Amino acid sequence: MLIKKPVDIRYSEVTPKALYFNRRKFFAGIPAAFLGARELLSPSARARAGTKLLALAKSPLSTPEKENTYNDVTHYNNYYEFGTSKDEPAEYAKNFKTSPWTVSVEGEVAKPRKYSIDDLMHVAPLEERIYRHRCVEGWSIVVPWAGYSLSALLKQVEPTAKAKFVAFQTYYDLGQMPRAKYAGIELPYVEGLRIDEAMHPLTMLTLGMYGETLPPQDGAPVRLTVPWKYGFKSAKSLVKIRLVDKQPPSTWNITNAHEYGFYSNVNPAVDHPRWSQATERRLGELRRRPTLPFNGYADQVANLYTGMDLKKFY
Ligand SMILES: Nc1nc2c(c(=O)[nH]1)N[C@H]1C(S)=C(S)[C@@H](COP(=O)(O)O)O[C@H]1N2
Ligand SMILES: [Mo]
Repeated sequence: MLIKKPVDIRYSEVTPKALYFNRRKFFAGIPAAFLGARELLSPSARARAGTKLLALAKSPLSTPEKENTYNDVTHYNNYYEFGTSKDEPAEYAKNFKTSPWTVSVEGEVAKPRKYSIDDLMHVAPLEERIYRHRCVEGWSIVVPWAGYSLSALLKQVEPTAKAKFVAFQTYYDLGQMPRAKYAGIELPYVEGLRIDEAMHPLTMLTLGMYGETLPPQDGAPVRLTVPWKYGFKSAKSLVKIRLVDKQPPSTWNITNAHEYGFYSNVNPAVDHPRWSQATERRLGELRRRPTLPFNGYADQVANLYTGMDLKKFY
């Protein structure tokens, strides 16, 4: 018998959710002693939309802080294409069709390439990374993401010497996103990073969370996660990654440059013009916590900004 190494297992072979539901019915008459841990979970813990990801390596980049619940992370979202209130993306993204999907990686690179999600699943071993996430609005969550450093993908396409920034573009289709008409922001959603920020190991190409593929409201099938920056930098449902020589436009900066800068590093010392950024509310907690410089990742990333006035480059 041929035993496959985890990396040889294709994404399409991973047990689809539908199968779990069938398995539930099937297992109904089997004594608990014969069932695996998965089957022993409560029905609510199993009632998820994702596909299980196998062989996730633990990451040393994870925070030891307590994770938020799956329910919190999937029912309190910002995804304006699917509605502007926190509970709307869970409802209006439910039927978002994310297959087939391609992400074009292009621009100042020697080897531009279009990736399917299956291709992206195999660029580097998937890791589980538990990151803090701080929204510019003052709430925060802790999420076990699944993915790998964006640098692995960027290295594959071989950036040229002219690649100084990376521009991200996300999916946009009014047919699938009718509520985007009321988003009040220019779409498609675009974001950008400086090349050294994009190549930093913490910057993650994210394909899953809680051990499964991403649910639509959290940016299926692939999103960016940049944990030391305000949440809006972490663009969801990516379709294009373009390496460029000049600082690219970013949606919230286009919308209101006075309130949202290009850098948007989490910074308790620089207030938003309409509210303080000194504290935050972790979902599930009552008392506010202090917000940390670079969202607690200062040791890893502060050196990217030596000599820069972070009040000016907010
Ligand atoms: N395409 C797209 N990406 C997006 C947004 C959006 O509205 N559209 N909202 C951003 C904001 S403001 C935040 S805080 C995070 C929220 O991610 P989460 O819902 O998975 O917690 O997604 C970011 N990515
Ligand atoms: Mo946000």
